[in-house]
Amino acid sequence: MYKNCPSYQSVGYNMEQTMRWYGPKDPVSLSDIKQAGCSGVVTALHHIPNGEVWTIEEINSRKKIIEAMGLQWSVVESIPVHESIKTQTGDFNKHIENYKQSIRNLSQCGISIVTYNFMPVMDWTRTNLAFPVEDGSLAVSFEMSALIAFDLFILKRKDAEKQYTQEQIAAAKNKFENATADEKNTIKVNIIKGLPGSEESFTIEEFATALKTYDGIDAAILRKNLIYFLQQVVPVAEEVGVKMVIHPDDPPYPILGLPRVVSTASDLELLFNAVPSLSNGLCFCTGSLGVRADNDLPAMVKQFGQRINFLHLRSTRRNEVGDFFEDNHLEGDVDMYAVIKEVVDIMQERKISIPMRPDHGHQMLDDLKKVTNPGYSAIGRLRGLAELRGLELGILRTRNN
Ligand code: DNO
Repeated sequence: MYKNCPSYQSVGYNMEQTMRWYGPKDPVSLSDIKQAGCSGVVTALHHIPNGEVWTIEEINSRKKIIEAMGLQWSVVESIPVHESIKTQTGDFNKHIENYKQSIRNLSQCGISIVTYNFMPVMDWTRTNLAFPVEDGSLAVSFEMSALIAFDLFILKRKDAEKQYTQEQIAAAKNKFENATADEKNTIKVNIIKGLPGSEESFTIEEFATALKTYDGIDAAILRKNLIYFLQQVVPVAEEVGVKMVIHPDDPPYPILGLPRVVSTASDLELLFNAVPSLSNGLCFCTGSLGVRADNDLPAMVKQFGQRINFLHLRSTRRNEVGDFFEDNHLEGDVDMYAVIKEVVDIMQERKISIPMRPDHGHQMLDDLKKVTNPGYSAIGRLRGLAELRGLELGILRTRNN
């Protein structure tokens, strides 16, 4: 028999530790997630077509699998927002009604945090899914000249060159001319096939058609459409006790001529002022927001603390031309100590644990030999989680002593 140890960890509200799980086909199992020390998972019903209602039966059947492992379904990531809602075309009102019903059904099943994004056409975008880090691990990265090369020389988008400087065009040309056929194909596939969690995947023709649906939709119109969506959905969420949490744009600036409206503190302010309910919340993604040097992350946690109901914690290292790679969680441009310190304060003030997940991780050690979802291998995320939980415990105990 072992005696109970004093609980050194019970020093206040700490973040609820979770990992994303892509469902039964995820190469990282629930048991792996449990062994990493998580109490919850973040998942979605990826098999339900975008725009359809998530039924109580479907939700409960996924929930049962998670709970059988002694974990809880902490956050939905994501119920995707149908493109018709973003462009306000076709059946968009029907899709909004379906969205409301999915929220009601989730609430009935006891799930109360729902992540979504409002990025046109594609979810997160990277140009390289195997960026070699100097320690031998692999990261995901975004290279501006690769994206521009794709735009100008593969997609050949009309008038695209008008959006770039002469230097950018020259760098993209150089990139394209020096790339092998395989490298060109990889860039294309990485951009149009959809990264893990994206619910869309395109051929190049489909992609060009999808981009065209945004002709005439600038940031002002996209923002108006987002606010309309929130005005419709947030009252239902509030009524049934669900927090909607918007995920910022990734990367947090316009790409391929598409507008972006969730990239900065002032973008967020506009959304929260338009729909003030606290059910209109934020998934604070340090990796996405941290790509912009003008986003002061600790200040943003303070500013939006009452609305942050989910955290994606990771760090990127950026350069002056808009490239970045995903660094180790405690390195790179994000001051993770300062961010978590603010988060810890907010949690004590609100008397809640906010769910977090180590967002992405390097492909490293044994995972280098496996097929993994880019960014979502087990060991890299385990490293990130271990570092983040240690950092948080240090902050909590110092605060309390
Ligand atoms: C990438 C993720 C995103 C996120 C969605 C939220 O790793 O952070 O795919 O889940 O944008 O809707």
